[in-house]
Amino acid sequence: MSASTNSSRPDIGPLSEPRHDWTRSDAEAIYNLPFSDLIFQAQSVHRANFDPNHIETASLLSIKTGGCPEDCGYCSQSAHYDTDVKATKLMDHQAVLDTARRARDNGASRFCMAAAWRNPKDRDLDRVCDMVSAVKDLGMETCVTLGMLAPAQAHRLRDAGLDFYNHNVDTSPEFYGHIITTRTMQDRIDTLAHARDAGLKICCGGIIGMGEQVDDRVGMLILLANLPSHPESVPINMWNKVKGVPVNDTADRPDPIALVRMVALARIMMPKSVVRLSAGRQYMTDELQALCFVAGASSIFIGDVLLTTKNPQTVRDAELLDRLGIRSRLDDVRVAAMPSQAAE
Ligand code: SAM
Ligand code: DTB
Ligand code: SF4
Repeated sequence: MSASTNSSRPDIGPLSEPRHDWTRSDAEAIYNLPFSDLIFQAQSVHRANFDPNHIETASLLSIKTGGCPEDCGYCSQSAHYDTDVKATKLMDHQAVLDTARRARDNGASRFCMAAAWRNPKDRDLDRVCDMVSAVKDLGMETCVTLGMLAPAQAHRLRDAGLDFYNHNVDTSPEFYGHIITTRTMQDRIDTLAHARDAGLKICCGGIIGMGEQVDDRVGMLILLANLPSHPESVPINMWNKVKGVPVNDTADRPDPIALVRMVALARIMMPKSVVRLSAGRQYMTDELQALCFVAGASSIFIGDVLLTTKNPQTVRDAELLDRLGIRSRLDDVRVAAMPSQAAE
């Protein structure tokens, strides 16, 4: 599929009205718009629904790393592959809380705790619920990603004060089987339904740069946009290269313009969802990130590491947002760090 030079405008409908009947031809027509038209439409949808000069800052912590029984072909934490990651036990409650407090004080508004499990055991879930309640008491939004959830487990998380459950579809239904064999796309959709039914907000997106085609990226967005409710958060990860896994770490990264087109398409298809420019930002130039923000991305992970891989230094993020005139919780941190200026 290549971008067309035809400047006919597909009808994107009312700028704020979520639709759940997207067809491939609707999505492709938007994706293939001349770049300026695509960005104009994406900005228009973004401005109708969000403050275009503000972004959300989330922070990640791997509370249980490695040794995962799943075989996700991109992941450093799968026990199926020989990677540099060492398996750990579930972190101690106080250590998680101390990390969350530091993340808040360094400018994060949401704290996302991730565990390398196929699904949580009930006794581990008790401990995670205590962590969620304690992080919530710090005044942060809470998110966890723990693998597959049973309905009762989703309710327990909700009762503990959890705001968001992250569970990604990762890629298109067609490409999925090339990447993961130990759980199905339907397993993932079932977990999303259990989390939604328990009253949790959903964070669900995927990864680009694993050898998929543009058709797969568009297919993933069609799947997300045609869920019964759009995920409130849609993370778009560019694959952070990992040695030792089946996904080819010598392949070229995706075309940057194709990434911007995908962010814009997500923005238009799910007008009220927050699109997060997630993993892979350390490979992106300032200009590419700026284009993604113009195309409608309005959330990032801050902190020097994600779970096991790198993220840009927070000082670089703060400088970039400052140069772009984009406000975030990082502004409060800078003021707090400069008492003489704050007092004037
Ligand atoms: N184990 C849980 C699960 O998979 O449901 C939660 C943690 S898992 C690391 C969360 C998501 O991170 C994955 O679904 C995938 O989309 C993303 N991810 C994992 N490794 C990545 C990598 N190397 N680069 C980019 N995204 C990655
Ligand atoms: C998501 O979509 N991206 C985050 C979060 N959800 C849990 C994870 C990114 C992980 C990047 C690879 C790593 O650091 O191990
Ligand atoms: Fe396990 Fe999650 Fe990594 Fe898959 S993505 S191997 S489920 S930690």
